[in-house]
Amino acid sequence: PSQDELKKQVGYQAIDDYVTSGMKVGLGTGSTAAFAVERLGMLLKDGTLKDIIAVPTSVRTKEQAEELGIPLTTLDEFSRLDVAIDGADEVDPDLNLVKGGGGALLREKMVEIVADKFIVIVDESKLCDALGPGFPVPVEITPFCHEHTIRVVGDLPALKGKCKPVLRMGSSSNNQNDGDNIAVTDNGNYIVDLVFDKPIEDAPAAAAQLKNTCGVVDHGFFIGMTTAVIIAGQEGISVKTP
Ligand code: DER
Repeated sequence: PSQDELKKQVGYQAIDDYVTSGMKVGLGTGSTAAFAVERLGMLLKDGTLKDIIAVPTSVRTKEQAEELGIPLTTLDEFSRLDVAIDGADEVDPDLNLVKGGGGALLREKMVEIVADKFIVIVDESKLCDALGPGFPVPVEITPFCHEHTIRVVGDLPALKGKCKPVLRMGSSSNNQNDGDNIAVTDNGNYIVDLVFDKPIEDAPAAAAQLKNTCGVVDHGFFIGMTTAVIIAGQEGISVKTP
């Protein structure tokens, strides 16, 4: 099956396996999560699911959900969700993730941290032995003195000499540096992508140092948050739990 077909398989499977009527659901962002949103819309339309309310993790997911007639709310209304479903850029053997390739990491993390279950949906290309080289780690920073913040981030003990921080240009929803203006997130912030050429030895330490840096809003390490990963590969679908 094509990569798109694999993404559709896991997106649909996640809704079928983890969402029941009456649930509050966090809706992820990206091309894989978009299939889960599509499936949720289908099951609400045909009456299979009822009384669902959802919290989107980006403007573009909100727009997709609105088009599909999925009832939406915010964390201001509900501070706890039954389940959140989202993609990932990298999944390591401990099911720690790198996310944020689509520039939505802050709203994704806020939603996924308050969900009783966080279901990650990936095609097998996202699996890695260790986080880092497979995908640049996105970090959301404030625009104020962003060059200064990028220097501070690059000098953090867990990162110094191990990665190259690159300010994301063009559209915030992908880290292809197209365009000559700085990418801006849904929250009005910038993204710096940390390009690693070797595996990160201590992702939890890097995550803690990033979170503790003034000017950093949040980062794309999602450590210890995963309930289950649904993986679609050429041999079929498998599920991993921590
Ligand atoms: O930006 C994000 O966090 C997305 O969820 C990303 O991690 C996965 O996007 P994809 O499903 O389009 O590969």
